[in-house]
Amino acid sequence: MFNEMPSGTLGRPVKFIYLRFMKTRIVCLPIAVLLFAMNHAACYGQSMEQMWDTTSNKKQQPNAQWFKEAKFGLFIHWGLYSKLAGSWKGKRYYGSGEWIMNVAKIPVREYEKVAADFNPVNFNATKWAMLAREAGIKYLVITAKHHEGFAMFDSKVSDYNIVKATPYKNDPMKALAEATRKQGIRFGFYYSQFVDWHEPNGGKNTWDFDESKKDYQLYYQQKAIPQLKELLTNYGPLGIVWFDLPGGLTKQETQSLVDSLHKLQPQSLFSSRVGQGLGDYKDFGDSEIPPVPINDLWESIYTHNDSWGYIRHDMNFKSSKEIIQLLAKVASRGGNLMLNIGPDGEGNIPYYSVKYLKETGRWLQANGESIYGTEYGFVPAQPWGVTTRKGSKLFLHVFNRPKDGKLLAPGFPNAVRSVYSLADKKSLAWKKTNTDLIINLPAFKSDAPSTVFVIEYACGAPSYDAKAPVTISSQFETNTVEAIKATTWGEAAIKSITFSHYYGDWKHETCITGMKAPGDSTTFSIRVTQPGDYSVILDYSCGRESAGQEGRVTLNGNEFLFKTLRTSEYDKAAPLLFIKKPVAIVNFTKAGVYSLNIHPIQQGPELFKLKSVILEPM
Ligand code: JFZ
Repeated sequence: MFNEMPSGTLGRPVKFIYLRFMKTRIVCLPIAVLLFAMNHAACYGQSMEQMWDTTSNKKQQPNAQWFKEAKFGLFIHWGLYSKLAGSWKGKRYYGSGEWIMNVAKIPVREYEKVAADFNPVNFNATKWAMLAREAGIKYLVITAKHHEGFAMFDSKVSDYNIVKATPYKNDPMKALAEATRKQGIRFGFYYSQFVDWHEPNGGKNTWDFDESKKDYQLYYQQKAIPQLKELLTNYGPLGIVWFDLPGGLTKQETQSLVDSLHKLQPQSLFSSRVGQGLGDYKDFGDSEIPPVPINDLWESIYTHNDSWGYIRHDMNFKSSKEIIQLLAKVASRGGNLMLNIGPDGEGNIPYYSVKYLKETGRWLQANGESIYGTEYGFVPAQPWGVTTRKGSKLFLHVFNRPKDGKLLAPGFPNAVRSVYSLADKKSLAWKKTNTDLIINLPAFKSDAPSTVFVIEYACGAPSYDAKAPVTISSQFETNTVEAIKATTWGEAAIKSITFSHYYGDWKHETCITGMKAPGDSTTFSIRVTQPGDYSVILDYSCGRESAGQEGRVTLNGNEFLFKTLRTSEYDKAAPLLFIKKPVAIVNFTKAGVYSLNIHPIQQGPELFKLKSVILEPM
């Protein structure tokens, strides 16, 4: 079932490159990006599916400032699949609803008939644009043509379009482009430039057409390029052209495609999935946020439930609290969040998408200053939340209130001018000891999505210290030490592991892998802020082969042994299961910085894939 899903880069787990330096491996992101780009170029020719490009051309984009500041985008998947709503001939499908033609192997001639019933009479461009505005969205990208090949716009290139082939007869893209701009929101198109299941020469329909007889060049010349030109000519200025799933073109051909399109709209930004490292900004996938801040232009895409296109039986919507925290987390690493919704075939936006988007908008009304136009904050993630920065203001996004109300912002060398809550501007008492800033928080609702506090400071922002010790505090029920914070030794390495839940519902987890021998060890630097007893919990995934091996945690002069438990085999087309297994209690008699080390006792298969170490006060 999964073999039709492009899987090249998803199968390749390494997303960060580690340079061997003495015995340590040091994460080096800028070089990683470069090698990544080269790697992609080298990949070409082996498989087109490996081209899910997440690299960008790294050129300074003079028109990218708006994108850098926007932070919150709305993605809309809408097409004939929205009408099918996840069902075909009485059978229900789960996962990416826009893939139903492929998953159910629907012949072109049958699928085409859906158009005859496609009549989105409830579509209202103004309503959609006003919802986006109310949600605090700054840019909107909608599918002009997805893999199904159906143009949701008025196209002279192919009659397989909404004006010619449906009873609706109108061009909703025209109306939406106008309504969106009227609301002060940048408008953009998604366009599947290679995968087109409707065309004999388009990519990836193997159930109707013989792949070996395809002429991709012809497809580009006859459909993709002319339609892209229509989109870049007839709909006013586009903030973004969101290409997806590149294929069939060499780097040179991709370059000339990009050049000819940029000529039509030089200011428009092209997504990294145009391929060959020629996009203007980087895209990460679902639940894929770079684990440390990145300076370049980038975007994380998430869908509101489990599918991009509308599925009637998919009710797994993220709450507004989840959206708000996600937005803050993405902003705290320097990126944009583009959240996807899937309107139905009648043009209605799902009830919970409307509800939670509006709630998110209400939060942004009061707290937008801490999101829009910000950069990543220099205080790394803490047990209480994350930070963003603008000018001489550091914003603290507090998801969890410390029990005693005393919030620690470590790594704060600057002189403090004032500290206050963002919502009511009430100033707060604070105290500074060396580079520790401690703020007396007011009482606030502990289940609030995020409560924001502002520190105004003097002098320039200090740089982000990716290796700062991770704060462990008894003021929180739980403290998580993420894999990315590790220093690894020997064969141990930090990798991004990709797998999926439902069809096309990709997940990415950063884990420590490759601990096969006692020398392949992992060290974390932690800073315990209150003495006491803490439970040490390992959060890992472990296959049959790896299970039953012994490992050792050393911490504060103590050694704790454990045996690995089987969770699930790694399979990129299935959920990777993790267990949070307590392995010891450790007592700290005084606050301070400690080193936590984990390694196998004996040589053997990889001990486990370690996602995090969790410390919980007893
Ligand atoms: C692609 C499409 O195939 C899909 O239908 C949807 O349009 C989505 C936005 O883009 O699918 C992907 C590709 C990569 C990831 C997730 C979905 N990813 O890396 O997590």
